[in-house]
Formats: sequence, C-alpha cells, structure tokens
Amino acid sequence: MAVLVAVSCLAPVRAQADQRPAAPRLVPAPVSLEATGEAYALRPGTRIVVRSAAGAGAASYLANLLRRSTGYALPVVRSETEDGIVLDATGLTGLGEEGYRLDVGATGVLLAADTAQGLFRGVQTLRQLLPAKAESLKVRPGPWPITGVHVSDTPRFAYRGVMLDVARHFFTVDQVKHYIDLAAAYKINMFHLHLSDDQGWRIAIRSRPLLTRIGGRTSVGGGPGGHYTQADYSEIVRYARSRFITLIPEIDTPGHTNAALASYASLNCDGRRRAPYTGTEVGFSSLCTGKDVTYRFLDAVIGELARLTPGPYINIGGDEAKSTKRADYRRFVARVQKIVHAHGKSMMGWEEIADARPSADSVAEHWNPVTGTQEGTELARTAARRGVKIVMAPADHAYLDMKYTAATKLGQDWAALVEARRAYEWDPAKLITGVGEDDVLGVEAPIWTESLRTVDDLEYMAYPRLPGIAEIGWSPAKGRSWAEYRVRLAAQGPRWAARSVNFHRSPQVPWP
Ligand code: TNX
Repeated sequence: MAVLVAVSCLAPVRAQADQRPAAPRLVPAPVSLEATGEAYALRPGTRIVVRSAAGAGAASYLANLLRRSTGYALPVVRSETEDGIVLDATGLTGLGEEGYRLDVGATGVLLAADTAQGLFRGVQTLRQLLPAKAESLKVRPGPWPITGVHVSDTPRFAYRGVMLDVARHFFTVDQVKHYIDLAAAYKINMFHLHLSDDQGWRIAIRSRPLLTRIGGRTSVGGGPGGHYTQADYSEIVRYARSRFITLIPEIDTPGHTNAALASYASLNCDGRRRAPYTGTEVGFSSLCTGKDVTYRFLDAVIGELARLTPGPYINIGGDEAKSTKRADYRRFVARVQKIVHAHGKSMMGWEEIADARPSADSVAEHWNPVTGTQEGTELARTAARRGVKIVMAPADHAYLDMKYTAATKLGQDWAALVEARRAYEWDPAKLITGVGEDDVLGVEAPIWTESLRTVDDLEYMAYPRLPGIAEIGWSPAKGRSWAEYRVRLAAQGPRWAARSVNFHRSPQVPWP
C-alpha cells in the first residue's frame, strides 16, 4: 500500500491537508481519483504482465504505444505472479463492462477490470499518468515516471460517440483510423460513419455497383470523391473494434440522397437520373417513397451493410427530409425500420424519426440547436415519451464543424459559434424539458465536412472540443465545472503537440 501523504509527523493537521499531492490532470475525469505522491518508474526492463488471455489486447496496445516513445522492449508476458505493469481482467471489480480500477505505486501498477474493454479504457487513463512526451511517435529520452494514484472509474453513459461525414469529403481508411485513434484516448466507444449524402456515396454495394461508380465520384467543390470497398469497410470495423469502439454505419434517407438518385434512374419518381451535386445546400433530394423499387433497393443496401457490421445499429439518417411529404415520411421510416429489423439490427436515426412511431429498440439522435421547451424540442420529447432512447448531439454545443469564433476560417456558423467552453458547459439530461437521465443513452460529437478536406482540418475542429463531449459522456455530472475542467484540458495540449495534432489553441484554455 502506498503512503498517501508524505509530510513530517510534526506538521500540524491543517498543513497535512494542504500538502496533499497534486492530482494528475485527467480527461475525462474519473469517478474517484486519489494521488499518492509516489510514482512508478517505467524502465528498460519493465514488463507488461497479463493475468489471463483477456488482457492481451489492451496489453499489446499499451506496449506498442509506449515502445514508440520510450524505445524500451516492454515485453507482454502472461503470468499469475509476476509484477510490473499488471493487467488483470478477473471480473471482480463490480464496475461494469467499461469500468476499471487503477493502482499505481512505487513498486508496481495494477489495472483491474471485469472485461477486456474495461482494461482498454483503463489503459487510456494510464497513458495520461505518463509525461506528455510518452505520446511522441519518435523515441525520446526518459525518465518515464507514472504518477501514483488510486483510481476507480465507470462511465455515466453507455453511448459516447463521434460521427464522421465521409460523404461531403472523402477520407481514406488510414485517415479514418487516425481519427478513431485520437478519439479512443478519451474513452469514446461509438463511431457513427456518415456514408452517403447528396454529394457522395462511399460504400460499395455488390448488388448496386453504380452507387460507387457514379455516386462515389463526386464531393463538395467538385473533387474526385472516393469510396470504401467492402474489404476497406471491414478493415475500419475491425480497427474500431480493436479499440472497443462499435461502428454504426449511416445511409441517409429519404433525403440527402442525390448521389443515389444520380446513380439509379429508377429511384426517382420521374424515372430520371439526377445530375451529380457538389454544392452544400440541404433538403432538396428525396427517394421515391411510393415505389416498391425504393424498398428493394434499401433491403439490398441494408442487407449487405448489416452482414458486414457486428454492431447492433443501422442508421437510416432521416434528417431534413424537406422534399418528402410528412405522411410519406412516416410510412417510409416505418417500412425501413422493418427492413432493418429483418436484417437483425435496430434502427438509429436523427431525431426526426421520432415522428414516425419508431419501436422501443430504436435510437433517435437529437441535433437541433434548441433547449428547454423551445419550438423544435418536441421530437426529442416525443422520442422519450415513446420509450425511444436519445443520443444528445445538440448542434450549438456538440457539432465539431461549427466555427469557434467568427474569425475561424473553417466550418459553419448556422447553429452557433462554439468555443471550447460552450462545447463543455451543458448537461445531456438537463437540456430539454421532458428528457431526463433515463431517456438519454449518451452523447455524440458529429463532424460534418462540407468545408473540411484534410486530417489537419478535422484535428483543428475536433481538438480541443471533442474531449469535452467525451467527458460529458463519461464523467459524473456532479461537480463538473469549466473553471476546473479547463486546467485539465490544458494538460492535453502538450500530449497533442507530441503527436503533432493540429489543435485550436483556444484562448479560453490556460495552455502550458
Ligand atoms: C445539418 S444536422 C445537417 C447536415 C449538415 C450540417 C452542417 C443534420 C442532421 N444535418 O446535413 O452537414 O447541418 O453543420
């Protein structure tokens, strides 16, 4: 057991309290954290020890990460007795699927969880107990102290997601992996991939080859577009899974479908192919909801996607269907929900689907920038009343494509200007009257890419806001405050710098 407070016996009681070791600056904040004042020194001979096969994934992930920066061998060994950095998934913490306990003392590190997933989340905490240079992609000189702590941790919400729009601008498999990796560090566990929109169709569907041959060849601004083969898609699924992140594919319907309407004439009510679209308007396209061919098409697309997707959800979009009559929209969503169910999945969609009597296994995503009892909050309330769980992604807090300030070159401002503080200062269970903690499945930070073309662009818009959304999803609501959070957030800056992440140096944050 570590000595908690290193002070002289003569020190008065008051002074003892004041000299408590400073807490390490962790994001997201764990449920409980106690600094011991000790440290474990990572050395050339340190071994990463797994007590059972369940620890192997988290152990090799940690070893690979730290080998890069320390240059140490860090062998992963399986042993019941050895010390070192010990990963133990014995199932005795009682902290749930994603919970973990982490004890770091001078003589060793013990990370314990009930599942392999819990160990992986705990490894993300362990990372932040090392100096920032541990994130470096090149070998750096030591020393490599791991700050002494006792941590016990488990998430507030089961769903903590990010969404990436690869339709407006296409991102390669490697770029997507990079985006996933950065988010995994903040205990994100859901990856919502926006695979189709007016400007592009990004996933190969074997039975409908024109979707990628025609619909895949465009993007905003007239660039060349691109698409994932089914093997590419499976590689993204596998990669996310190795980070204990569930992939949720979205095929946006019945609006946001110009790329599909340009590929197959039969999907249009007038039987005529649409011209490709490379602008940034929304709301002008619609599948022909009265034609059977539309549902045969969706059955084929959803069927192929469902077979490639181990996660429980297929996202059918459903947003901004301004060119679909309301009654048609309702019938359409009800019919597509049946198709999703027939392929063994649950339906997810933007909050508009709440209006179409989704079944209780469905999930609706709140995105409109409205709060309290304002007009526009009815959809989320309706979802809650029908027992449909809600993911909170209010555009005026959680959209990573909103400009930080009027001077931000990238992004949009239709919902709000969203600086780091605004992205952090909200509570998913208090935003909308009639939508409480039990109605909320979790939070998501979407990044729309009309104006974002490169990984540098994505990084700049996501950091430092994404960790704030991740903390809202993970950490207890009680005691959260911007004044305290901004100091912990500041400590992430050097970690991003060490990995060459292009983050926005928000003046609201006291970067070191
Ligand atoms: C609205 S929010 C959209 C997207 C745009 C985004 C830009 C939502 C469900 N739909 O189609 O890309 O705004 O911020």
